[in-house]
Amino acid sequence: MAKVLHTGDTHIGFRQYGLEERRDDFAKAFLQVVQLALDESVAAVIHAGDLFEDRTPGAEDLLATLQGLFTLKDAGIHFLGIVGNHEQRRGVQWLDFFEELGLAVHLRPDRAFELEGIPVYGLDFSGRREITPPTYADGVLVCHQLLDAVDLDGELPLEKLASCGTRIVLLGDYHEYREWRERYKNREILITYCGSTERWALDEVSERGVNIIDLKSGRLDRRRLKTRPFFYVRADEDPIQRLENSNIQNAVVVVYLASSQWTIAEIEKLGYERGALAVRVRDLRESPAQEAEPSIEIEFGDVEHAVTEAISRKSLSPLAREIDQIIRDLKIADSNVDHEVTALLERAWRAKA
Ligand SMILES: [Mn+2]
Repeated sequence: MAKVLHTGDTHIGFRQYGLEERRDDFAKAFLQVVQLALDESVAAVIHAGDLFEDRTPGAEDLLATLQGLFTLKDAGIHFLGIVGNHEQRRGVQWLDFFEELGLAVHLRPDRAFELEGIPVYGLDFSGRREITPPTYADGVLVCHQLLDAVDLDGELPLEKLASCGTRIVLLGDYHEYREWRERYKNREILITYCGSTERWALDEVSERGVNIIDLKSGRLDRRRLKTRPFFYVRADEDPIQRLENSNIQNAVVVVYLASSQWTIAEIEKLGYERGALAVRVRDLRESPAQEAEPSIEIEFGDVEHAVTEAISRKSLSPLAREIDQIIRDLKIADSNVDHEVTALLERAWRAKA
């Protein structure tokens, strides 16, 4: 038996909704996956890309990652990975860095890693133009691409993948679990996406998990992950009543709003009063402005949250983020902002000098 844990799209370092709690959640999901690998006694964790949210993970993100990788190493479990679009850098990749430390193997398209006699190949994310995978005689291929079977604009045709020669294809990039059993030259080919390990976008509604796969038989079992609760309120439900009568403590509340009976601000206020970690309202109501500008889907009652989220998506330096936090921190009096920012810059300057 060559049992592996197939995961991917971990997105460690994603400060979703501008919240440190969410950043923790993404790291914790990775550590949970590591624990699962130990519990399941797998031979390897195969990571299909997007270990990190971006190419510049912070110290806390690297610390959690290293903790996980050392735990795997101590347990004698290989960590085999490829590079996803989110973390891809020019030159040296984080995965190469971990490989250099003896904590990971960067899988290659032209050089197999032998896992209990089974060749395993990997293809880093290679762009959004249509791609053709290399051909193989047998084994496993790991890649981070969008299949045409999950997205009409997907760059990788399922057919090409099914006929590249490997018996198993482990994918990342698409955040939902999918599994296909294709037939090619009288052989059954398993092609699967493992899905993300924390909800990276609001539409990732289904529960998160990983694949446990026996590479010899092709048997696949799902294992569920315990993630941050997301509380969804459908457009045909009464959001106020639902929030009042449910336990939403520490949850991310997602409200699809179709009725004009309530304002977004009212819903957000109630959500936070009831202990929600974050409240996101997706406004489905038609307004003349929206008809003219259909690209605007989300309205924010709370400007502060909208700004926080927008900033978290920008690739600002940690220093710039800290300055932004000082400026917008309501606990810091306006008259003290100048002093706080100056002190921060002086500390940074001294650290560099
Ligand atoms: Mn991803």
